[in-house]
Amino acid sequence: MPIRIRSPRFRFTVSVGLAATLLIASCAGKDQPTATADKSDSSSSQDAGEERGLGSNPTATTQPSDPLPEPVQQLEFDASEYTFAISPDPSAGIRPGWTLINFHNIGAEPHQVMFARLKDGVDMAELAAAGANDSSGAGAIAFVDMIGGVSYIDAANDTTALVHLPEGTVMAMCYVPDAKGVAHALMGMSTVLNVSATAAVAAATPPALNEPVLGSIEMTSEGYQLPERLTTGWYHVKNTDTALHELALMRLAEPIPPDEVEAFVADLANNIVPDIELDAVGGMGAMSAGFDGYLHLNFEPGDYLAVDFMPDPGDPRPHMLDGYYRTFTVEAS
Ligand SMILES: [Cu+2]
Repeated sequence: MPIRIRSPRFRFTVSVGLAATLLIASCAGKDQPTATADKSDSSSSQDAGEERGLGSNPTATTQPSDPLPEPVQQLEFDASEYTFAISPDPSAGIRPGWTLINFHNIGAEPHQVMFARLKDGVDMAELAAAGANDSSGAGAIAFVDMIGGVSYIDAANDTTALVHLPEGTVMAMCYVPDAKGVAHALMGMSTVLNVSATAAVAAATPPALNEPVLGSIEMTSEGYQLPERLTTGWYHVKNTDTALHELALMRLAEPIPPDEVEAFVADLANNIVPDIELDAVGGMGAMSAGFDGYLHLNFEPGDYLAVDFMPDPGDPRPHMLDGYYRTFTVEAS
C-alpha cells in the first residue's frame, strides 16, 4: 500500500539540490563528447510568477489519441536510499530516442527520477557560479532543459514512462528529501547519462508496446487540461506553455472542500502537512516548454490533486502558489 507523504517539503530542497547537482554535472560533463542538436529548441521561461488564476475549473478536453511511440531502449530504475540502480548499466551506452523507463521504488521513502539535459554551449564556469550563488536553484534551471521523468511516487510502487532522451549530457536525479530535508540527489541519488548515437548500445530494443494512447494531458498557459474520462492506461503529456511545468499527482483520501483547495495547496507549498491524507502516485517530472512524454497511469477511482511545484528560472516561487493546480475525480468505469 502507498505510504502517506510525511512532509511535502521536497521542492524547497529541490532547489538547493538542483544547484548542487548541476555543479556535479558541470564537472562530470567536461570530458564528454560534444552534445549535438536537441530535438526541441525550447526557450527558457519568461513567465515569472504571473498570476494565472487557475485551479478551479480548466476546460476539459478530448483529443484524438496519437500512437504510442516505439521505444529504442528500455531501462529499469530501482530507486532506494539513496541511489538509482539502473539496468542495463548505462555506462555501457545510452542511445538517443524514446526510452521506456520502468521505475521501481524499492526503498522506504518516496522517490522520483527527473531527467535534465545540459543545454548546448553551456558555459560550465557560468553554471557553477549560478549554482554556487543561488541556493534556490531557480537560476540554474536556465542552464538545462527538463525533459520529463517520473514524479514523486511512494515506496513500494512502480510506474512506467516514455521519455525522449536527446543526445548530450543528461542528468537523472531524485529531489525527494530525507527526514531531515536533505535532497536525495545530494546523497548520491544522481547519475550522469551520456546519450550518444555512436556509443555502444547496452540496452536491447524492447518489444513493440502496441498499446493505445488514451488521451492527452496538456500543461498549458491556462493550467492542466485533462481528458473528460480518465482510466488506467497511457497518456501523452505535453507542455504547450512557455514556462516549465510538472504534473505531480496526489490521490486524496477524501475530497477537499472547494473553498479549502487554495489553502490546502498553499500548505503543501509551505511544508505544512495537510489534514487530508494523500498518496504520491507519480505523474510527469518537470518539463521545459515544448517537451512531451508518455505516462502509464493507474487511475483508480477517487479524488486527485494535480500540482506544479516548479518555479520559473530566477524566481523560487512554485507555480502552484500562482494557481497552477487542479483537483479532479476519477469515476468508477
Ligand atoms: Cu529519492
